[in-house]
Amino acid sequence: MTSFDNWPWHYWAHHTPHSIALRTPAAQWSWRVLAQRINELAAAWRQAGVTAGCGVALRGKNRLELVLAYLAVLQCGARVIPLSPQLPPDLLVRLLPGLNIDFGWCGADFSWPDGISPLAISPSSVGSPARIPWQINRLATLTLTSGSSGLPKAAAHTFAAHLASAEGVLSLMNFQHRHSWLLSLPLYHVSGQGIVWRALAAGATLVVADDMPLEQALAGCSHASLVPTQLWRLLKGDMAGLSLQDVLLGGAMIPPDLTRQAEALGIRCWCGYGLTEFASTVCAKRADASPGVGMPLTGRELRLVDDEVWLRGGSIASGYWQQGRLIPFTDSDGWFHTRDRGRFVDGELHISGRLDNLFICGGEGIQPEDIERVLAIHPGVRQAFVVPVADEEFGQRPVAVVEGDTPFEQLRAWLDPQLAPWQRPAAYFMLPDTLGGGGIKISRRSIMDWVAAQF
Ligand code: 4YB
Repeated sequence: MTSFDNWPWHYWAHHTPHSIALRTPAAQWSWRVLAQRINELAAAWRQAGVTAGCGVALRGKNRLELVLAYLAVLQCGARVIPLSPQLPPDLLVRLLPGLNIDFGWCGADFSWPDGISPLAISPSSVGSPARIPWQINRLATLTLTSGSSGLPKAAAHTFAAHLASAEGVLSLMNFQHRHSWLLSLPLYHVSGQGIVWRALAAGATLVVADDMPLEQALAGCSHASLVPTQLWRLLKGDMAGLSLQDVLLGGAMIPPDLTRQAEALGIRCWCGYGLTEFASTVCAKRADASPGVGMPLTGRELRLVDDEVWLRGGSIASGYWQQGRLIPFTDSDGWFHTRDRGRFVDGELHISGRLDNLFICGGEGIQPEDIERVLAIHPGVRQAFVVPVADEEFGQRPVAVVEGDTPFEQLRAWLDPQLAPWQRPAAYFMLPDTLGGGGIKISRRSIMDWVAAQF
């Protein structure tokens, strides 16, 4: 792995100045041009008051300006906080005070509440380029977790953590100068930032093409990170002419049938298990017939304690940021208790589900992911969730919410014999479009609320 003695973009601008750093459908920038553009924007923002220790929130779609803003904030020495453009205004108002945000940049159509000074992308050619010295252990980013209850927490990562995350993935997958990775997941999520840091670590090309269907955005790309539903949709469309070589999957259970279909088309699939707290991928393997996620990548350690996955390693966040303080989230030995249920099968980790999702039906424990895994095998099911509903007789009963095209009676007849009686869904619903929320995952809480409202 490269050991950087300077900001990665300046390092590559020096060593491979003419290689392509960034590509959009309209333009491509070499490392030299990218470094220059970052200098100009960082100079303008420093004049506007963005200095080391400031917090700068970014809110926008995955466009070139967003990536440029992300890197320029870092070069000013400020903390960058990428936020989902879809965050509801009332949540934003409750979240922002704890994040200590001084400035905000947002793409067209978005705005900031009072108290945040808006920044514009207007590069400055005057003044010296704003560039504090590169220090790998400096706090760089705050990334919101997608917790099921309460306010999201902000995991604080150093540059060292992001680069350790990249190093682990790049020790498994072949990704070099000549390759290009599509920014196929949002920058406000670790999965999107993981892509940026892999491109920076390898000196490879980052491709930004957000305003078009995925198969078009992938034109000329060798690599992409996808959640399973994105790959399902891609496989249903026209794959002709795709140059995609490698796909890193993650974020949710990865059905082996999905990776088998993609591999048959010549796409190498990598099954990952990652978390916000670990700056994305922790375990990964080349896809095979088993639904496991392999073993920890270089620099990560894993333990199973009472079925719970415990993790530690170099990509871990320094804590959760709260009102200017870092709140530790590990035990005294540095382990993060993930609340994921795992087990080892044939020398690899299998994720069974979230401990917090377990519910009781007539005295029997139900792990909803066990039922979802069976549903996902059915060829007519794209995505399935199982959530509890209150029930007078049993306390709680499972209900299935499905995206797919198989009539429910047919699905029920196929599913029921494969499950214990208490696991059999009491009702089925079609997944409504409104629950997507624009993020990479559909929140289980929003599905539970929606289902409760149907009774
Ligand atoms: C899983 C899971 C799995 C996570 N099976 N449950 O770069 C990557 O690694 C990447 C590539 C493609 C798509 C996503 C990614 C990610 O980073 C995902 C990271 C993520 O999902 N972080 S999260 O904080 O939003 O959620 C973490 C939780 O997600 C875990 O604690 C698990 O419960 C679940 N999860 N990968 C089953 N393969």
